[in-house]
Formats: sequence, C-alpha cells, structure tokens
Amino acid sequence: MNQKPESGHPEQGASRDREIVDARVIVTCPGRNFVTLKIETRSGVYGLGDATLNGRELAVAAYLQEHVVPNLIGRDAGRIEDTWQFLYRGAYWRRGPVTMTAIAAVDVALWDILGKMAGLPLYRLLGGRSREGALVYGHANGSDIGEASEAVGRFIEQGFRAVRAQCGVPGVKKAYGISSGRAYEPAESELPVETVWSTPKYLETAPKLFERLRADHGNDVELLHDVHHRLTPIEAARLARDLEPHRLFWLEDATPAENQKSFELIRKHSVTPLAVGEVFNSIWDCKHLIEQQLIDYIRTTIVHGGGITHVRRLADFAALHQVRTGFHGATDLSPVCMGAALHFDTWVPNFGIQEYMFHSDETDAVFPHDYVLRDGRLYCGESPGHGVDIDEALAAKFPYAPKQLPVARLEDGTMWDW
Ligand code: GCO
Ligand code: MG
Repeated sequence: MNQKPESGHPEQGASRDREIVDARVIVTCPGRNFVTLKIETRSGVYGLGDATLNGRELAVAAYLQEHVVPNLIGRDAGRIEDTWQFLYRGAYWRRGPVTMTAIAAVDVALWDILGKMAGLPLYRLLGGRSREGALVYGHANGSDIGEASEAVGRFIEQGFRAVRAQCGVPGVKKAYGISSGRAYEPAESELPVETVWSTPKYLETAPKLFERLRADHGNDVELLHDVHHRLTPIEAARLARDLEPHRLFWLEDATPAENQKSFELIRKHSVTPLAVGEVFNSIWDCKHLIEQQLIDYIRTTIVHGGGITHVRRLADFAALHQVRTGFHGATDLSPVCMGAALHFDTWVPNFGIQEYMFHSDETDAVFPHDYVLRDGRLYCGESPGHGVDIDEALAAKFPYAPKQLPVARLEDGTMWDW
C-alpha cells in the first residue's frame, strides 16, 4: 500500500508520526464479552474502537485479526476516509454486521487518534456542540405491570426524563427485556435459550402497561417501548394505534425491517412515533424508511454502522427527512462505543435521544471513561478523542466466555423473531 510521502513532502514528519505500527484485538469479559481494537501509531498515540457484536464476538475478532489488521500496518492513521473506503470497497463482500462492525472499530480508533493528536475532544472535530448534554432513556422492567410501574418510578426518582418500559406477559414464560435482578443481559448461555412467544397475549398486555404508567406517573415522563421485531406489520399497526392515547416517545422495532415498505402499513394506521435500526449496519438498510419518512428515529449506532464516518452520512441523510437519531446503547455495546456515540450526540443537529443502560462496575473499571450522567442527560468529557481508555492488565483477568442470544418460537413451535 504505497502511502509513504515523497521525500521532502511538507507532511513527511507528521505522517511518519501517524504511521500505524501496531493494531491489536482485545477480547475481554468483565460480566459480558467485549471486543476492542487498539491501533498504535509511531508517535505512541493510540486509539480504541469497539468491535462488539453480541453473540458473534469472535467472528468480528477473527475478521479484524485475519483480514483487517495486516492491511493497517504502515498506513497513515490520519487517512480516515481513505481507510474507510479501502475496508468497505476492498472487502468485496460488502456490508453485513460482522464486516461493518470491524470497519467501525478501525474508524473509531482512527478518529480517537485524530482527536488525541489534535488535542481536541471528538465532538469538536465533528463541528462543535449542538447541545450541552444528550437526553437519555433508561430501561425499566418488571415481571408484571405493577412491578414495571414501580421500576419506572425509580428511574424518574433518579432524574431520568425518559424511560423504556417492558413487562412480563401473562402466559409467556420469558418475555423480552425482563431482567432477573441485575441489569437485563440477554446473552445468558453458551447455546441459545429457546423461548416461547404469544403475540395475542402480548397485544392484550402492552396497552394495559402504558395505561397504568400514564395513570401512575402522568404525562411529563417520556415513555418508550421495544417490540423487538415480534409483530407482523398489521399487528404492529394495531399496537401502534392502541398506544396512541398514551403518547409514547417511540415504539421500537415494531416489525422486522428487511422489508422497509412494511412500515407503510403501520404509518397508515397510527401517529405513534416509530424507531428502528439497532440491527442495521449501513444506510442502505434504512434508505427507503428515511426518505419516505416511515420512521421518526434511526437507531443504528457507531459500533454496528461502520463507525463515525458512515453514521455521520446516515445522520445527515436522516436530517434531510426530519428523522432524528436514537442510538442503540445496550450493555452489549462497550463504553468505547458509548464514548464515541456521546460525542456524536453532542454534535449531531438532528439528535433525538440516547439509550443508556448502566454497565457493570467491572466493565467501567476495564474501560475508564470521562462521560457522566446528570439530571437525565449524559455529558461527554473534554479529553482529546472519545475519552474512553482500556486497562489491558485488568481486561486480561476476564477471559472470553461463549454466549449467544436467545431464540423464540410461537406456541405451536414455529420459529419466530426474538
Ligand atoms: C435494545 C436492544 C437490546 C438488544 C441487545 C442485543 O433496545 O437495547 O433491543 O435489548 O436485545 O442489544 O444484543
Ligand atoms: Mg431494541
């Protein structure tokens, strides 16, 4: 890869400093698995990128180790766009969650290096502040409606202005999003847990949950709900219409979105705002949804959407169609992704909301960071780059443990969407 500047080139010294001399994939499991890419330059400045894909961590680690890292050594870390184009076009087998998560890890690490070399926090490199803090939503859940309402109350007491609410469904053994004590962590076993799903029972319960939440907590708190891809378009339209009186901030993943046109059916029947995209990995997964204004929030985040370089294009395209960002931010996205996302949230003009689930204390110790939660908003720090580091010695103490996400079947055994 001929990137060496001609002798006497004005940039010669600087670009030598930016030369990538090492890139390492760090897999650690402080309570759950994370994959991190660390790119080091000749100057000693290094950058970090999150490469975690829940349940498929080693696929991304191998993609990086075998197919990306050898191409990075000797490159100019300052050529962020060119590296992105090289990794995207050069993959030949374009897009997909593994490829785009690997590209994202490189991209974020290079933006982190740029910030550190420039002595600027990432949001300054993107265009400066559009807001002080990023409105966040927490995850409240309960085994039944009463417990869920109590959990929502606790988040309101902690200062959250927006809360996602999920509750158990009578007759459904393991409904989505219901934690057993500690923070909800779906990847709980080496092989997928098989769960049984009943849409009729769910459609009976969900409207009652939000009727109760509005009765208990009033209209000021923003309420969100995640269907997690489980309804057909017409069922999603029914739920969105049934929830209209409760004025949700958004209804998420109402139906699987490979068929982007299916959202036209939901839109025709309801004004409940719609969010989708945590499983998307490129602008092409949501182009129709956005340009036809079939959704209100796009959830595709930095770690799975090809990094800052691609998600910035996606956010700008969304802005043209009055669609706002609502980044995915579950515990299976590392603090490195959260750090980069918060800088993006601080800059992006069409910001909507940021999902925020508390990481475990072990995770926070492995990934020291400078972002802080205050009065229902997350504030990125002023450190150069994205403000998140990794304690490699501590990370080494948490070996990888194979974990996969659950699967779901209908009561008659039909394979369904988890
Ligand atoms: C969310 C997501 C998570 C996912 C998890 C998968 O809205 O935060 O739906 O709950 O299930 O990120 O790894
Ligand atoms: Mg979700």
